[in-house]
Amino acid sequence: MAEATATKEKPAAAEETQDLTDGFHLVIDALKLNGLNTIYGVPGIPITDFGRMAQAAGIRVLSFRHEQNAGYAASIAGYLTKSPGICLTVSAPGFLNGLTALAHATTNCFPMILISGSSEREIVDLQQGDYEEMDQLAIAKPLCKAAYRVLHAQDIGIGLARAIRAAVSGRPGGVYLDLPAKLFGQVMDAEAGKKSLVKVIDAAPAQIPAPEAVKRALDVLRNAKRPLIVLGKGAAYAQADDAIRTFVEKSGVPFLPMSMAKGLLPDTHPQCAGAARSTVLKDSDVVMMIGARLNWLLSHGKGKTWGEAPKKFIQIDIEPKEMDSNVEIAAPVVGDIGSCLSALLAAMGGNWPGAPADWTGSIAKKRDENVAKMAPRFMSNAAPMDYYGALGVLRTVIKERPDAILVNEGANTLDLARGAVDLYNPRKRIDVGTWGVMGIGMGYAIGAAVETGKPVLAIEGDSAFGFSGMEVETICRYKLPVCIVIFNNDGIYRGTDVNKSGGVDPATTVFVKGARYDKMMEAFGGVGVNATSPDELRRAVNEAMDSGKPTLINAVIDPASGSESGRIGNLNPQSALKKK
Ligand code: OXT
Ligand code: ADP
Ligand code: MG
Repeated sequence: MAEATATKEKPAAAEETQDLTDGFHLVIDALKLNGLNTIYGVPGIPITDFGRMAQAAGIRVLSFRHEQNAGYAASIAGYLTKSPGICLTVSAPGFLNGLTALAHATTNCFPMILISGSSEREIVDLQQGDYEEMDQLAIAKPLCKAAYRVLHAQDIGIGLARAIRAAVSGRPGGVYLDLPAKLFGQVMDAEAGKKSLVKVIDAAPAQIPAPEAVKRALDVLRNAKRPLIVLGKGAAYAQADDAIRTFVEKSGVPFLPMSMAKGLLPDTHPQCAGAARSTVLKDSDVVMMIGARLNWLLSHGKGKTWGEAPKKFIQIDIEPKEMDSNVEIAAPVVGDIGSCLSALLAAMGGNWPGAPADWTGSIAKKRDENVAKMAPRFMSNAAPMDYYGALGVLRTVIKERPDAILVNEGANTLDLARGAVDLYNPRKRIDVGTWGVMGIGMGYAIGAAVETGKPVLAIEGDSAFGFSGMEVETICRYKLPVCIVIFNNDGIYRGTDVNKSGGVDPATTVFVKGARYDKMMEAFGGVGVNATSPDELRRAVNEAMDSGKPTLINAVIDPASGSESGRIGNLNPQSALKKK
């Protein structure tokens, strides 16, 4: 046994030669040394052999059908584990396919490293037309947190160390690592190669907030009459779950979770104000932001959403530049959320006054009204289903399996599921994020299943699913416990639009009527079900979640039941002519 372990842990380099190693093996050894044991990618020149060797050396290498989906899987792996997710692509087109996911990771503050093979520098720089020629480093730079190129085998260790630190320290983000084809074949002395590797120590050092910043924040919070805490996905990322819960409960302040922060404390928690969103944003007088930005999702902290009365903001964030980005921050607390909340808890002392009862009472009233208003809609047994009838089934599925991971994208499918499906544990809801991007679905589902081993329920609009649908083959190939439910309303927002020209082309937002997405899953050996009623949906989802078999359920939704752009129709520009 001991011998077997020793053989397994021997650097891959030593398997081929006693004295020499090369770029291929140094990259593999550097990844393993830093505990980066999973790669998401698409093979091809110049990284095909690298993928094979990495797999042979014990790294899990998951091959996708498109690099964007591999990239999204890597980005969500980074979010779920706090360790950079690795995406591996070929040069130019593969690199570009992966780049959207790298930019997405940076925008959402997820740690990720995109490693792409590239063509020969000498030819690229003289633009002499190499195979898949492109100056990838220059293109990646403005779209990610950091970008590096390694030209010499002896710099591989340092190059990867820099990439890891850049991805996870401070505000996490995406890093590009450019590895030219020639690097992989470079040979060097094995012992010197081993010594050149770097095991990154304390990659994301604690960032302790200043005591005066902590005191200032507590002074503002203590004097609030109508305080509110907004929890964002930075708080979920931080994995400071106990400290967050203790702080919220000790303060007695109502909390509003942003969509991916749902479940940090259960949505059913008595202090949860998720179902009284408009009221708390408008009427609060002090708002404490924890790992959430005042961007478009929070109307930039101003305007009608936030009401007329003056408001003070406290903001806890690892990124100092985030402060005052949209409105004045009265009490900035810069540091990592774990350290900040520990410091706040220590400074609060034993007798914190709690939130005023008239405030918490009025929120509870509004919340209960909204919950009561929604409840009967979940009972609808109509066929074809409307969104609420289908979501009534799925909210129970998650209630009964609070450990499952929910992936969610679409417009109506996203916005209605966000309110309908309560979450009970941290980091169990992953969705379109800061950009509201379609296409994260299957990449996230695969990444979440691989990294956590938990069952995944992906609630997908039929349009949203189309952006990554081919990965159902990947899900079947790796036998992942993923159940996809497609809310099939025949199109984007609704399937009822008509072409106003009267021509033969369908309207721009409608798809083939009555499409059977379930057949796609069957093509690859998975389970496909066509569900036309809530009862059929319930049966199929329960079976899938219990069996762990890759399943796709085509949930037939009334094509007329959605609204334009879900709940963000207000962001659609109006035609000037229409206004007149
Ligand atoms: O307080 P009030 O009274 O106001 O009530 C609120 C809550 O208090 C209450 N509530 C509850 N009540 C009862 N019970 C519970 N549990 C409860 N919880 C909450 O409900 C209301 C509403 O609460 P909510 O949702 O929290 O609040 P609100 O006001 O909506 O919040 C504002 C936002 C901005 C925070 C929120 O709306 C939000 O997070 N929105 C995200 C929106 C988003 O990102 N959308 C995706 C982009 S849309 C569009 O761009 C699409 N595209 C274009 C495209 C994209 N995106 N990407 C790429 C790469 N290419 C193109 C496309 C193609 S969507 C799309 C496809 C759409 O078609 P599909 O077929 O996929 O989907 P369908 O629409 O289903 O057909
Ligand atoms: P949401 O969309 O949920 O509102 P955002 O993505 O807008 O969340 O905000 C997340 C914020 O969390 C970012 O400003 C980021 O800098 C911050 N953040 C991420 N990780 C940490 C951490 N460990 N400690 C403190 N702040 C963090
Ligand atoms: Mg749709």
